[in-house]
Order: sequence, then structure tokens, then C-alpha cells
Amino acid sequence: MAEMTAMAEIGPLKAVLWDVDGTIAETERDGHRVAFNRAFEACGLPWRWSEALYGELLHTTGGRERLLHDMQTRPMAPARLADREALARTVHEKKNALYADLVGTGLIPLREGVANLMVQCRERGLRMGIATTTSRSNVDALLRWHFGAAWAQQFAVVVCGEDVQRKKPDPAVYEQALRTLGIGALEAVAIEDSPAGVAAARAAGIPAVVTRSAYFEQATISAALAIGPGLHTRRGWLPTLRAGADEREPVGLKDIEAWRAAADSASHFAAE
Ligand code: XBP
Ligand code: MG
Repeated sequence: MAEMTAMAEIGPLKAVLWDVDGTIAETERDGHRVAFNRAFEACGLPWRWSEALYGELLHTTGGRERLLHDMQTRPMAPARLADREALARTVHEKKNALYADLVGTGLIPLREGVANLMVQCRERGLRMGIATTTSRSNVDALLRWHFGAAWAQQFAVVVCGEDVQRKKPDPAVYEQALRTLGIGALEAVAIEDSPAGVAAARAAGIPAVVTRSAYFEQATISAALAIGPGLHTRRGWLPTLRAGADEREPVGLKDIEAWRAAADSASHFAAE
């Protein structure tokens, strides 16, 4: 059912804030999950996370936090909390190193339509930011492979998991990005893939465009500016996309601006 959220007057769009995992690339199933399993093996632990189990574990944001959550039901996990935390730190560090190796092979592509929207932002002189709860080293590894060593120059702000006290769905990463950019929430749009990510953006007051990732194809996500299967297709979006565009054209800035304008004139966010 639609959930309507009141929205004050909306001005021109000043920044596009990107989530990373699931939004820029399908990093969870084929990246972090695989790297965690390799880290378990490297650390001599018999644990393995299947695709299905990892989908459930994703409800806990933050890789180290996710591991600590899973350890609660693992008989082999250390009994003392301090020991569990130490083990989680060790495994997580190893996982991040293995993740960097994995994305460094180029096997994790950008999601289709991502590069196109980034190019449009650059051509328009619209600032972009990264607002993610993943570790900075993981963002660096992924974006370095795709955009080269100077990737960070393309973004006016990069806020990662280490930069905040609380991870998504807490709005901290988005609030920090807005502060650094010196703009209001309604002057930005967030590109997100998950319920926790949308909740974080919305709690910061930022309208979110949802490009559902593999793990969140069916998830209930409310209070988004728009929700669809990915920037690569004009089909399956809610609200439906503006008419007249070539069917092969990816979802881009004009579409995001049309959604913002429609939400503004109707004084609400479209949602599911
Ligand atoms: C991403 C996360 C991260 C990654 C793993 O969420 O929750 O924990 O799964 O990265 P979002 P780390 O896409 O909402 O930012 O191991 O570095 O935490
Ligand atoms: Mg995400």
C-alpha cells in the first residue's frame, strides 16, 4: 500500500548521493559473501554463508556487526563477548583484504545504468557523493578498479562506515554528506537498493530512488521517491517513467527530475 510522506517545496537538484553495495554493483552476493567464506576458511573456521543465509544476515548492516550477529547462534563461537568481538575483528579484516583481491580481478561489474547516470551528473556539473556503511577500503577497491586511482575526485564527498557511530538504517552517513556539501535534504537525491538504505536516506529527509538489488527484489520498501528494478530499464518503475523517451534509454537525470517535480506538485512521495 502507498505510504505518503509530506514534502516541502523542492528546489533544483544539487547532488546525487550514491549507496555502494547493491546499488553501484551487486557486491553482496558475489563479493562480500564470497570473501567472508574465504576468510572463514583462512581463519580455520567451519562456517560458510550460503546465498540464502546471507540474504537473511543482510538485515544487519556492517560486515563485522553481521558476523557478530551470526555468532550468537554458532556453537563454535567463543562464549565471552570480548573474545567474539576480537574474532569478528580478525575475520572481518581478512574478509576486507580478500574482498579487495576479488574486486581487483574485475569480476564485479557496475550495475547497468550506473555509469550513464554518473556521466550525466558530470556533464551537468551536478555534485555526486558516496554515502555507504561499508568500509572505506572496500569502496576504494571497487571504485579504483572501475574508475582508476583518482576515482575520489569524481565525488564531492565520500562518507563510509568508519566515519559514523551508527550504520544504516541510521541517517548518520547521509546527514554527514549533507553537512559536508552544505545543502539541504531536499536538494539531494539518494540512490539506494535496500530497505535499510532507504530508511537511512528518508530519516535524513532525502528523497530516495530505489534500484532494487538481487537480495531486495521482493522487499517491502516504503516512502521512496521512485522504486524500480534498476537504472538499466524503463520498465517496472513506480511511478511510471515519463512518456516519449526511447525504451532503450536508461533511467537518468531527466527521469529523476520528473519524479521530483511530480512529488513536489503532489506534495508527497510516491511509494509502494
Ligand atoms: C552495506 C553493508 C556493508 C557490506 C559489507 O550496506 O551493510 O556491511 O555488506 O561491508 P549499504 P563491510 O549498502 O546500505 O551501505 O564488511 O565493510 O561492513
Ligand atoms: Mg546497499
